[in-house]
Amino acid sequence: MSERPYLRIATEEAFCPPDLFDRYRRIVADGSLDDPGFVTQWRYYLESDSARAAFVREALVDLESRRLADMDAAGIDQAIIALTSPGVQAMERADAVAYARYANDVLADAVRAHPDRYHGLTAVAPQDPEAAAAEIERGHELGFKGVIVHSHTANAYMSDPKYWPILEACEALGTPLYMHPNTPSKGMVGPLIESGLDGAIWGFAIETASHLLKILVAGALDRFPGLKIAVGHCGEAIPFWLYRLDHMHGAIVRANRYPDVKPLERKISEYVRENFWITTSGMPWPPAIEFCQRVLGVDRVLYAMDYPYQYVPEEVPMTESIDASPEVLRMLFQTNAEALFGL
Ligand code: 1DF
Ligand code: MN
Repeated sequence: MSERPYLRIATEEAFCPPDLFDRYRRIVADGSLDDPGFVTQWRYYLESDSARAAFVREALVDLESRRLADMDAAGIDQAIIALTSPGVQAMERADAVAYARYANDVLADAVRAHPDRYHGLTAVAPQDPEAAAAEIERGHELGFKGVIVHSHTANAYMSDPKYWPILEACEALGTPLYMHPNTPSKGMVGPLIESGLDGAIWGFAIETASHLLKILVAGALDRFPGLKIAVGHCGEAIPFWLYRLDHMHGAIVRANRYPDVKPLERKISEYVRENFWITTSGMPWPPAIEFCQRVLGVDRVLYAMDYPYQYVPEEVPMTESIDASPEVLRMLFQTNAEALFGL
């Protein structure tokens, strides 16, 4: 932390209280959740004896020496930490509301113990949008810097206005909503699971990008124009698609092809450029990062590691090898995160 003229702030880092594993084990065993992606993913992380699954299990629950040592070894100064995917979104409504509060209290204690290293995001239960909005306010009072949602909740999407109290609360507080991946909902996951494509390799991105596009197309950002949305994994590929999204959305609307697809106040690319901030989690690949900086602006791209799921210290210098000035590297690793999350 001496020679470098900037801090490295990692913005999409996961944790869970140890008993989340028991909750998930029960959900997998009792079949209460109609979500094959969840079952496949958590069977692996709960049961596999692979080195990777064992590391993830140990590292997720550690908010003390192991995590701090891993951050030090990779040269990460600060982490913005959130409850792991899919958080409470796999639980029944009442359990989800209570567990979100509990997980937020656990995280708030860790942030209080290490205020120079950790920041937190508020976990919410979209199953109860009014309770979620109240928890967003409580999280704000606890000092959390944003809100995390892990894409679909039991196969339901926030394009449905019944979830909009969550968007409204984020906009009102000026606090970013981090739309983090989940495995694809049951209607799209089947053909992916049989090829091993349901998880972080690909399914996460199409699930999460589709969710964000559903929210935009529903007009949610016309209703909440000040909403700040953070998106990982280089924007889940949305930046690459902006031209075609604008072209085809315009064509669909002009043709009045779908009764529920109405004209919007802005082009899809305008919502993405004006309301989205993207992070480099899982994507330490210079061509992709440089493309995103070019399309969205160098003030819109933030560094993330995705600890513990992608703890690869060599990816830090890989990210730093982008074609960028020292000032732009400082924006990527430090000041964009400080500005967006109000650190
Ligand atoms: C994985 C990746 C799993 C991420 C995650 O949650 C997760 C993975 C269970 O690699 O299986 O959040 N991720 O953010 O990329
Ligand atoms: Mn992640």
